[in-house]
Amino acid sequence: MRRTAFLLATVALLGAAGMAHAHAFLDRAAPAVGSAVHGSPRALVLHFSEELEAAFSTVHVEDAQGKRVDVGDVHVDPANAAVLEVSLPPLPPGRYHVIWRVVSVDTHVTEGSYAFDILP
Ligand SMILES: [Cu+2]
Repeated sequence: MRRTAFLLATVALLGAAGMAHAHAFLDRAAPAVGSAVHGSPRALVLHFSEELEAAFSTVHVEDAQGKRVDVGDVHVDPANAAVLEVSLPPLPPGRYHVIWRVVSVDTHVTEGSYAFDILP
């Protein structure tokens, strides 16, 4: 019983130490946050500051009416676990919203959203 309490205390301390690590923040994206691009990009690519848990990390792209427009093949880049990608179909000019929610390998959840414009 006493040993169990000790182990729990140790785990709690390790957990607190883990909090000092950076979560998976969005480092850069293509199309970039707030950008305007010419022509429909073939994919959305998000680069995070930490490696991601693929099974719990997702992103979707919506048009100005809130309709999901991405292909739905969300995946972590096999060559770089800090990169999340989803393919895009040919999209008309307009404003698009990117909504992401990821779990980093330190198990912390981060989420965010941004917009970009496709110009004619
Ligand atoms: Cu974290």
